[in-house]
Amino acid sequence: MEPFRFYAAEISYFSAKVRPALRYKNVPFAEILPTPEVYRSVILPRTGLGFIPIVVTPEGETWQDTSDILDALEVRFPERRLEPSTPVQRTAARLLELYADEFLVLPAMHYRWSFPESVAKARADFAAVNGDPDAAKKFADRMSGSILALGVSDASKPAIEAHLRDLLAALETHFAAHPFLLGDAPSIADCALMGPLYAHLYLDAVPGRLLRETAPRTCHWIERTNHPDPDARGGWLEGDALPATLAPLLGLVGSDAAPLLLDGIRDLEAWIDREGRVGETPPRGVGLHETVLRGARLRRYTSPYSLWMLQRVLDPVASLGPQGRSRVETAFSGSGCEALLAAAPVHRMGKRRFALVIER
Ligand SMILES: N[C@@H](CCC(=O)N[C@@H](CS)C(=O)NCC(=O)O)C(=O)O
Repeated sequence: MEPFRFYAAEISYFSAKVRPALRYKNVPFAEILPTPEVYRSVILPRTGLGFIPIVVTPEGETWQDTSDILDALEVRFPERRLEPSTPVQRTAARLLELYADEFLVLPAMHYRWSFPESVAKARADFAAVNGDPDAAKKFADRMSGSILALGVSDASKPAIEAHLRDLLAALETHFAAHPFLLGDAPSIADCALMGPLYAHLYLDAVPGRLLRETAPRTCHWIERTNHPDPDARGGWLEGDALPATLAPLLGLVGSDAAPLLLDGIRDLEAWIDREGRVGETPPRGVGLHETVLRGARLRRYTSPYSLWMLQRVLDPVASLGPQGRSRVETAFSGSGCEALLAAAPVHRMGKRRFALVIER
C-alpha cells in the first residue's frame, strides 16, 4: 500500500498531536519535512493555508486541521479507537482537546520565545527542519513576534508559569495511577496534550529542563504516547468513568482556561454581531479583547477558530438525551468546566473546504 503522507515537523505543536494517532493506529505513513518547496508545491495549493500538519492519503485526498485529521483517521482506521463514544469520557476528551489546542499555547509559546536559551535552540531547530535558513528565520521572527498578541506579557508571565507548574503537578499525580488520561489506553486527549507538552515543552531548552527535573512521569507519558506498544490491549476506564486523579487537571481547565476562552468567545460574538456576514470567511484575528489569568490582565487577539473548537465540545453534548446530559453534568460539576459546557453561542462557525466560514 502507498503510504499516507504526513507533512509535519518534530517541533511543531499540531504535528505532535497527530503523530501519536498515526502510530497508535498503525497507519503506514511517511513524514515529510515542510520545506519552502513543500509549502509551495503541496501545502499551499492543496489547502490555501500555510499550516502544518497536513495529511495526503494514498488516493490523493487532503486532510487539514488536526481535529478533522483525527476524525478522518478514526473513520478510516476504526480498529484502535481514540475517540470515546460514551458521554462523559467523550466530553472529557473534547474538553482536554480544547484546553490543549487553545489554552496551552500560552505556556508553550512563552517558554519557547521568552528565554534566550530556548529561542536560540528553537531558531536552530526551525532552520534544520526548513532547510532554508533565511525562510526559517522569517518564520521564527513571525512566531516569536506573535506571543504578545496571544497575551504573553511581563504582567502575565508569572501566571502562565504558575499554571504550568500546577499542570505538571496534576499530571505527575495522575500518571502515578494511570498510564494515559482516560485509563490504560490513549485517546484524543493524550494526542492533543502532546502538542504543547512534547513539541514545545519537552523539546525546547528551558522548559525541557523543567520537565525532566520536576515531571519524570509526564516525560515517560510523552515517550510512551509517542511510541505506542503494538501489543497493548488496555482500554479506558469501565462504565464511562473518569479517573479520580483527572479531577485536579479538569479543575485547572475550569479555573484558568474556561474564563479566558469564554472571554474570547464573547468578544468574537460581539464582533460577528457588528461586522460578521454569514457565508464569509472571517480574518484569523478580529481585534483584541481583555481577559484575566490568576489576577493578571491579558490582552489577546480574538480568534474565530476558538468558536469552532468550542463547538466540538458542545455539539456532542447537545445531541445527548436527558440521561446522558445529566451524567455529563454530574461528572463535571465542581470542576469549573460547567461554564464552558453551559456556553450557548448565538453564532456558529463552519468550514468551506479548509476555510472557516460564519454559518450563523
Ligand atoms: N488549527 C490548526 C492549527 C495548525 C497550526 O497552527 N500549525 C502551526 C504549526 S504547529 C503552523 O503551521 N503555524 C503557521 C502560522 O501560524 O502561520 C490545526 O489544528 O491543524
